[in-house]
Amino acid sequence: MNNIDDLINEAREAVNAADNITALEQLRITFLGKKGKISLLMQQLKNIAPAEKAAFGAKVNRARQLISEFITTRKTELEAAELNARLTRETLDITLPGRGYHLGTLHPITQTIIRITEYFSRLGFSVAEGPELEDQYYNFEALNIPEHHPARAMHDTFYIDPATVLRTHTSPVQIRVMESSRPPIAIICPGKVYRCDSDQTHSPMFHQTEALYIAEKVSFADLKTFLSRFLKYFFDRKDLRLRFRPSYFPFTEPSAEVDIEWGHNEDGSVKWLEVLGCGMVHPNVLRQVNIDTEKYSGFALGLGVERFAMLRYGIKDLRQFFDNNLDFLQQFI
Ligand code: 2NM
Repeated sequence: MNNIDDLINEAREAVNAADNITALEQLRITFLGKKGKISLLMQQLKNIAPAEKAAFGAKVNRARQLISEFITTRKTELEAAELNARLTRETLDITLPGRGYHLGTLHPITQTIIRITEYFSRLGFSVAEGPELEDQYYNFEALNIPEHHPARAMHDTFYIDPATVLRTHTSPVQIRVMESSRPPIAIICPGKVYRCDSDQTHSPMFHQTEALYIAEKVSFADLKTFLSRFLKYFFDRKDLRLRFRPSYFPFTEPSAEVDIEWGHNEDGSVKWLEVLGCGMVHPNVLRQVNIDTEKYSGFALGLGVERFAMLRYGIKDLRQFFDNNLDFLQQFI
């Protein structure tokens, strides 16, 4: 009988010490299994004196029931502990912010080129592009800039070899288009150009956009109207005032530089700012590409995209366009 009480105590301690379900199952087999300790006790029943058999049997059954309860209780505890551990382990903080994402934007120079070309496209101009490596002929000769002409030195040209240059303007694209098509011609040529010059307002590579319109009876008055409307569109000012100043380009005659009204000086007078060059295409240029100068005339203009972007966005240093600084670039959504 004392053996049975010892067995109950032994089981209680072992079960409470079990720290996982597998160990607990092992204990169930040890105590309650077919060949377990309770079964062994039951087998001793035949050796017990008849008068004590009933009490012994009852005591063993009671022990079986108690041990079974210890195991069930412990099992519930272990399962609850495991569930809690798992809940802690797998906690998801749904109040954390998301990872976020980065939306790419177009470079301000690209946005400016789009803004310019859009205006011309809506008037029926087509966009034309050409090589950045040009021969002398397209970059100079065809544009009425003969060898030894001071304008060649003026351009600060990068020479690749004596016959090849990095284009100093996008005009050669227009020569190529005039060579391969007949008037009326209405094209706009945006692209990179190169000049050996670098400081706060000059970059060795910058962007230019040139426009060319050739048809019958095109006059300087057409050019003035055209530019007035274009500049009002670009700077988003209906009352923008323009000033045409006589100038010189080898490829246009007459030539002009255009200023726009840009604030006021300290004495209250209007501040004028040069924004582009233009003129009537020089007859020498038209003859070079076999366009009949008796029948056709045309105007051309050229502008610096960086300058337009700086004015529109109020940027002081040209070099910011080429620094690839995201804090700068991401301002232009
Ligand atoms: C300018 C100013 C004036 C120009 C001329 C031509 C061409 F090919 F027709 F001769 N293209 N661009 C031109 C005229 C460019 O840039 C300041």
